[in-house]
Amino acid sequence: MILPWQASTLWVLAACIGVQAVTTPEGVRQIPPYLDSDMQSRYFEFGEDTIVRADQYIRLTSDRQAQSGWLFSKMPITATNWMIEVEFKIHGQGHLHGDGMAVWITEERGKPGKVFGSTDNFNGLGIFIDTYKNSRPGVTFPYVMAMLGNSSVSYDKDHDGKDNELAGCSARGLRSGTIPTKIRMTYYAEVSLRVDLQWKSADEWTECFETEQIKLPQTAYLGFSAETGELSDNHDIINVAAHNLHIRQNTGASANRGGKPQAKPYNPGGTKAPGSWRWFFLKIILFGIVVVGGYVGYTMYRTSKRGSRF
Ligand SMILES: *[C@@H]1O[C@H](CO)[C@@H](O)[C@H](O)[C@H]1NC(C)=O
Ligand SMILES: [Ca+2]
Repeated sequence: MILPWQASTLWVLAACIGVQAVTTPEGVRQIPPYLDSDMQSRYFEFGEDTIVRADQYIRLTSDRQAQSGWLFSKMPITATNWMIEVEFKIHGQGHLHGDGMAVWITEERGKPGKVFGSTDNFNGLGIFIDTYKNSRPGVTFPYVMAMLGNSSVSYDKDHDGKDNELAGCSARGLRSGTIPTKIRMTYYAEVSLRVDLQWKSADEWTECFETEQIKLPQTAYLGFSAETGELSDNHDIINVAAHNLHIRQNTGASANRGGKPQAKPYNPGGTKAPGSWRWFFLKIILFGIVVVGGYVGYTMYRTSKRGSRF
């Protein structure tokens, strides 16, 4: 589905369903660098084979066999409704590639394991960008799918998660794209999770899926992981941007896009008038929380030419 309005989704949402999106001004993105001068990231931790090339990328795995790496936010995401957009790049030499990477919204953080480099039996949401078909007849790869874990269900790796699939889509050509590849997750706690992908051309978003209402853990961290086996790829995280989405008001019929269930009005505390000081501070606080929980600060290609500062 080609939706030209998606480039300005926030505006559309704001106009149509009374959602107030709190976004950063351009430039704020660049405030937290991948690493501070003491080689620490203020917002994220990483481990295993993950390497950081300051100002360029965070490489979860290199294009070598048997690699595994992760990157997780230090703070949980506490915003109720959010949009997280991630630029990533999966690329490597040769003809066969694998195994893929995952985006996590889980209670666990920084636990290495066999599900694209992170722990199995997780609690929360995993979105897998699976670049190697183990066994899933009739399905085109790369395949992007979501799995909801409840701490006791195992990922069925041999069948590429077929039995675990909440929703998914094929994304042929996602690897080694010529334009920045991106995944965007939009979550409304009372309503749905939607995943869109960008890989065909710049600013062209393709809807991967939209689920019914799902329940995520109270405390959930944003994370990324990847692994290689016999086959390999570089799995790079280039940029992460998180936005807090407020649902303030239910404005009626126009809100019911595509017959989806409507969001409940967002009305914390019950009686605060929008525009009051308390309301204003609440917005700022929520925004701060989502920023801390969901930002990998990054100075993109603009500064990459400078090379490493370390
Ligand atoms: C977890 O999910 C699986 C599969 O949906 C289900 O069989 C199992 O009972 C669930 N376990 C718990 C503790 O809820
Ligand atoms: Ca696979």
